[in-house]
Amino acid sequence: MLPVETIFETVDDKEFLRIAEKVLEGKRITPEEGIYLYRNGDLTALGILAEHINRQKNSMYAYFIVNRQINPTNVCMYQCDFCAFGVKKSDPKAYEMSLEEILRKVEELYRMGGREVHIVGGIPSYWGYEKYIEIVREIKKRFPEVIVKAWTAVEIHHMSKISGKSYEEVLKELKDAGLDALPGGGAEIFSERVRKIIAPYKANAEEYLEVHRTAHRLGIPTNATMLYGHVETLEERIEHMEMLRRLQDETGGFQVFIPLAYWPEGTRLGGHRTSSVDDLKTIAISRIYLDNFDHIKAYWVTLGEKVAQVALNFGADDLDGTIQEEKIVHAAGTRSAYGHSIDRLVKLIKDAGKIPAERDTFYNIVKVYQ
Ligand code: V47
Ligand code: SF4
Repeated sequence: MLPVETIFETVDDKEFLRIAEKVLEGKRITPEEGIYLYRNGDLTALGILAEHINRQKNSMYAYFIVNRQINPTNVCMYQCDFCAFGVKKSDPKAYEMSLEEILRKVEELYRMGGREVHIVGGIPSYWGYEKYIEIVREIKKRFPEVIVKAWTAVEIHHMSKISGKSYEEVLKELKDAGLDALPGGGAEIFSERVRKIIAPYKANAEEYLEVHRTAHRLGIPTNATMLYGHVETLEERIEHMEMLRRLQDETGGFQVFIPLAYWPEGTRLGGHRTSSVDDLKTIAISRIYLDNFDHIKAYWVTLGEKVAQVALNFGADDLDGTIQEEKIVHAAGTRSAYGHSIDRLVKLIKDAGKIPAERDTFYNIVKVYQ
């Protein structure tokens, strides 16, 4: 990486340099400055600045985890227009796994030394509250060493609605059953304008944030996402980051921010794929904006392996994991693999010039691959 001083020798945009100086002094940038970086920031200079901050936080490590995604069903009553995964029960593609099938998949992960199951899915109208609890309880009973990262804020909100219980009661019951962490899905874009267009029926921004706030209060760490590249404006992306930054100031419970690039194939919303320039700018700006987040994930499933490698030099420090069976973004056309071996992830990271560090769900390093 070029030294950060290079920016001041090569860029002649005075406003950009003023913001860069502020960032290097450890000061927080404003929403207006975030929007300026999106509109006018030179891509290379943004990358150098964001990567400088990342290295202060994470040194030369790039993290990955041996994990598995399990999506118990794709039947979903919410039918968000950007999602090609959630289908109606009558759809020929509809499926639902039995508990035994789910446990077999966890066992496969366990046998290969895996550490985390990531469980999210469609939300069928006919599933009762107990079903969500039972899945967590049975996994933890059979595989106590496996970390269960399960159910998005949207699913927790839904559980609260169908059971009449508060978020706190639902999360406490899930925690007692063995839940260790919440994934970040369901955030999409917080703007009410955008949600009305792409996801009018599920939990709104306030509800998403309140579920995460409650989880943090109960000692359950969570992740945060942002689905970008559909109908949102740059202002709405920054507003989204601003809302997350505020909650993180309040609770400190977010572990990582994950920008998710939108894939349009097979969705009702349609549209286009994001450009690699947009992807890298979004990684870099989120690293700069979210000064109170330790980690930024370059999710190889949405970025593709090659852009994810470059992102590891643009402010990101994590690739997610082996995953084994990704279904949600594959339904929308991503060309990335369904899963990766440990060797492949280690090679991707080494070729990106970083030190591969296998981690657990909570970002404790379990093995460094020199
Ligand atoms: O909330 C749905 C997104 C999310 C599309 O917490 C799409 O560690 C792109 O949140 N194009 C679920 N994305 C996945 C998710 C996630 C993934 C990996 C790690 C973590 C974590 C969380 O997938 C949904 C939605 O934002 N999604 N449709 C689409 N067409
Ligand atoms: Fe259902 Fe989630 Fe897809 Fe929306 S994004 S349709 S809630 S699976």
